[in-house]
Amino acid sequence: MSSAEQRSIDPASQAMLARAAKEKVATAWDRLEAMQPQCGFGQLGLCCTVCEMGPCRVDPFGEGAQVGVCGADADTIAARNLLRKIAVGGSAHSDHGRTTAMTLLQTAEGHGDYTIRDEKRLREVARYLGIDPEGKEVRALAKAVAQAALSQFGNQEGELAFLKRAPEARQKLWTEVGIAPRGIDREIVTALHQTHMGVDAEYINLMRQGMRTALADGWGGSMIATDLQDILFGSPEPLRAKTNLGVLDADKVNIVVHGHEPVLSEMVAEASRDPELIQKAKDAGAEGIQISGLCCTANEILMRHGIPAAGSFLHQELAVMTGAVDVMTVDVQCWMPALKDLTEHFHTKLVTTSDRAKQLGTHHIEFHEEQALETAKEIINLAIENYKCRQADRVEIPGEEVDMIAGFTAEYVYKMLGGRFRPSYRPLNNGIIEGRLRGVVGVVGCENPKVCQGYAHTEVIRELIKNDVLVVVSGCSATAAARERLLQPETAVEMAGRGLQEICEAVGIPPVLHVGSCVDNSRILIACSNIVLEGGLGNDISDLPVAGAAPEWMSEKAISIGWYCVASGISVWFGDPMPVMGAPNLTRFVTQDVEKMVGAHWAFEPDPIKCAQQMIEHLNAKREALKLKPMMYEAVDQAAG
Ligand code: BF8
Repeated sequence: MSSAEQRSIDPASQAMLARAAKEKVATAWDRLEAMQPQCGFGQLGLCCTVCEMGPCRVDPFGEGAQVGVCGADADTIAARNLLRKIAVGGSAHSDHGRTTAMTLLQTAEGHGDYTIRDEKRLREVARYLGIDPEGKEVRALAKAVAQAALSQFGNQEGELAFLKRAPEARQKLWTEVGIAPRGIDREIVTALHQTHMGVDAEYINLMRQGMRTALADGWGGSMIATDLQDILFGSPEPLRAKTNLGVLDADKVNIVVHGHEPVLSEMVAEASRDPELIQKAKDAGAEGIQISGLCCTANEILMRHGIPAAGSFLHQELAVMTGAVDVMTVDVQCWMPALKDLTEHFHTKLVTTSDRAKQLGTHHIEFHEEQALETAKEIINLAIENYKCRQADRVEIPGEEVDMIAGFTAEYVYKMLGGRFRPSYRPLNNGIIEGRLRGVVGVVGCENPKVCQGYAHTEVIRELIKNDVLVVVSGCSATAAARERLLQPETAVEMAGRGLQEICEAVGIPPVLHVGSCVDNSRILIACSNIVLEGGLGNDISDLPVAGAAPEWMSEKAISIGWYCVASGISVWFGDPMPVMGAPNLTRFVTQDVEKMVGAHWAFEPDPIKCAQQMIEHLNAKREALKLKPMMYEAVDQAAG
């Protein structure tokens, strides 16, 4: 069995992994080891389960079968599999966006417990959806925005409204290549149709639909989720908060909200401030109620309210292992079915809350927006009751909790860099043009027990900031970076190159900016568009010295995100390769040929330092193509000696 140190760089994780080993409780890492060897055909993309003439598999060594029963070859099989993954990943983000739009509609119609928290953002988003906000009363405008957002899902023809937020050159390219998404649901359905037995057998065409579907996620479903959440729950602004398992409080009732859609967690946070419930917790012997988050829900409530993040994806089992969690709620995406048996080993009550995500034998409290506050209170009451079952001698909370700054948005950059009186992206563009900043890289995505937790994320980030690359993080990567103090200006600035240091010190930011949850990767698309619009760095996103990386990815959502970045002109590095490597033409397409189509490509590099260096070379090549000045301090250092 691998050691706790080989499994995670986080001391809190290591402590809980040691406890798991002592108590002989299996975690994802153990299940991964028990699963060895994993299916090589699956890893290479060569296993086809599309129809019942199969399952078929293609021999990657060229000796056995080279086509399936229907005649599909390796490229067709792997491309179909990949397109299905993009469709699933995009559907997850987009269904989240739909939930948010439905909530906004109900709020606008005066139902439920939510309010419009950011009217300015409402007016901005209205314009992007083609609605003139002038003179409109807030509720009427919110209704029009919600309806227009919902129409984006069912659109059959034309193009998604938010595509207009991209640089003109990019919009033109999407139309020319034939990948401008028409409607969010339409692209997902078309993708699934194309992968049915006996439909599309051309890997390039399958990937063209892959890009179209992914763009419907990035510039559609995810962007709707982000924008409408800002309207409903408030746009984040930088704030100080804490992360890691140490945020759990042995003296309080602990409720951990895990999943993705913040509609419930927002209400749980609000209900936890109810004096009656606080008194009830005290009557039960606790000092109060502690809410914390896991995965992307954590990022949502952290960015907006400073509620601490107990951890990222691989912390979900480890949080339960503390013996201090009274209730863990899960909604959709990234929760492990293994939690059921694990929570039964401790006193924790696991509660599913979505009609789309249940488990036999797990307590279910169905969440509906119309009774949001009532449901949130029911959950807190359950936790208070269950607190009484907590065994004090079973509680073991690792001490680690780390300060961080989170809450940067594409809109905040205007204020942050341009100041209150002259909001602008100009200082950021100038930083790149003058060679203080080499460029910007988004390090995003999951954790995966195949990779030492947090190691690849933080090594990539350190190497980048050392080389004057401003890094933006989201999802589980953001929490991993926070644990290593990379989101603290005081400590992280020291690790940055001189040019980046100067910018961080002048503005008072860390060199690594937390931009939110995974749907908030749409903020990165908008930031890139804003940089192009500001001028001086080319006409399209693909001209910019920018890149994306997901060094520890594992989910289908990560594949969709990666593809919408590539299709938007941002090259993307994954640690583990996507399951394409058994299909030579498809591999060449995703790593090379696609560049001719959309101006960006994929790369796979598991070594974090090599991955960072490849991205730095990529940024340098973009800088050269733009004929930018050499990096300011490299030139100074060379001249000096
Ligand atoms: O959407 S980074 S493990 S939590 S999939 Fe999941 Fe990956 Fe975390 Fe958020 Ni994103």
